[in-house]
Amino acid sequence: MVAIIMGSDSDLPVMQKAADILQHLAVPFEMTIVSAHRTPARLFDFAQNAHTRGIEVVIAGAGGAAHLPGMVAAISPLPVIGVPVKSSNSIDGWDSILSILQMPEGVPVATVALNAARNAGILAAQMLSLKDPNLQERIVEYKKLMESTVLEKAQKMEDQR
Ligand code: RP5
Repeated sequence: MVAIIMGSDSDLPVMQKAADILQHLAVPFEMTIVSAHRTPARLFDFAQNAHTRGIEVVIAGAGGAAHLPGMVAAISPLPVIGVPVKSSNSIDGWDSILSILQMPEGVPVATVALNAARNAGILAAQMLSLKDPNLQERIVEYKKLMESTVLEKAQKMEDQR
């Protein structure tokens, strides 16, 4: 089970991409809002208990002064994948990226690219697939689908010339 959390409902348009790919790969997940700054008690409760509830990977997205992924990683023993969101309070996205990326030694957050929630979902699925061969097979199929989509586009482009 994957937990997708985000600092605000305004992050949902970005974070929905993690939910979509997990759904595509048939990976069960929960999704909710946990704000490091506005609901700190909820953050502590989530991070302290996620692993006891059967959560195996956390995907955390936030923007601006994006402390959510790092604080979850500080408290929880679970792997945390951070999604920097270019939010309304983000200057240009770099603030979100650096807040999530530049963690101190001992407390890693696997940071994906700006707004790259789909990649966070794929990475979470890949982690879980290490002990689930059927899921690994679905990831192989997903890669084949990406390949055939690009090859079709290449063919179309070549045909138009
Ligand atoms: C962050 O502040 C949230 O993760 C969001 O990206 C940003 C703006 O939040 P709202 O003011 O839209 O609720 O904590």
